[in-house]
Amino acid sequence: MPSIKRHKFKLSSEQLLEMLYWLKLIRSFDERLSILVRQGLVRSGVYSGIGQEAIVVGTCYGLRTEDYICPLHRDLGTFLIKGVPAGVMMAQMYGKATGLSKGRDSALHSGVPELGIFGNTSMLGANAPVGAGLALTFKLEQSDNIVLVYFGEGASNTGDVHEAMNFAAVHKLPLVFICENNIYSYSTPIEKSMAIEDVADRADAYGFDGVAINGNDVLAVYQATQGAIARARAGEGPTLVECKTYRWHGHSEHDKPFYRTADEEAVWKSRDPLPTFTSYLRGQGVLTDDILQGIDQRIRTEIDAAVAFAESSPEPSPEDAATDLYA
Ligand SMILES: Cc1ncc(C[n+]2csc(CCOP(=O)(O)OP(=O)(O)O)c2C)c(N)n1
Repeated sequence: MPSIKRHKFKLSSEQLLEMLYWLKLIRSFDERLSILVRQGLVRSGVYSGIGQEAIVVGTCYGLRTEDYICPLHRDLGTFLIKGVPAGVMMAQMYGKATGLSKGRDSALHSGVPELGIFGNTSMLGANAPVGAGLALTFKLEQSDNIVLVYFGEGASNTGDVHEAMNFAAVHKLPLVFICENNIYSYSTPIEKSMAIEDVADRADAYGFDGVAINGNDVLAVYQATQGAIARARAGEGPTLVECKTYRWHGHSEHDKPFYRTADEEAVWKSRDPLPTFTSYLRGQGVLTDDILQGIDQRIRTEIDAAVAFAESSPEPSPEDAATDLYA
């Protein structure tokens, strides 16, 4: 098995600052959502992605609109970076008529085909064969669009994920498997669900490359994903990128993570992807205090506006309950 090819993808100062903006916007969105849940204003299941933003930004940054993503329950940020306005996303979480599913759902189940988003299904791992199907379509159409499929280390144990990997390898599909390994599958730690250390090793069994990287380093995630995407576009088949990370909150906002120690949480919080990237940009002379303040101010305004939009949006009306439904 040849080792994975490393490419360096150059980013301009503007692009690096844009990445910082997305990291911070997604963090702020999730933080506000968490408060809204505790205030009883958002009643949907909220699966905070706080701590995992570098994976969202590093994988989605620079995707074409036509490239498809199949995100997870924790990947609200992928919707934002793919182009869903923050207000619409907030209205979705409020279950309002202006949300993606027009109030029929208040989670991430809705897809947005025109933005290349296939909505999450709640069956763990079930998005992997769907992603393989989308990638097969791109291959049959002879387009060079690609698909990113996300799954957790817990879902990597399901049959669906293995079937999708095998199928993608056999047909050399333009597919990148993104494993978000945050160590816990709900309350089950990884050592109780897998006898190997790296999920990335599983790719080898199917005949393609897997790489395990620091999922809290946005540039490491970007470089690895862009390498995998370049190979996928060139017809060289799938890659598995395993991003090692940690979720700061419980499995969902109603879960008190009593199964973890405060020491473990403190270690991972010290690896927060945001300050790491911020200091890097300062060191590169790309970021100044003024620029940072400007980004923070812009984000405060956007999040406030998103909440105001959701709050003032109408509830779905019962008369519409059966529209847009197909049987
Ligand atoms: C097939 C299936 N089994 C169990 C569940 C219940 N469940 C929902 S999320 C979850 C944990 C998922 O862990 P992981 O795949 O590692 O993703 P994470 O939540 O850590 O991001 C479980 C067990 C489910 N939704 N589907």
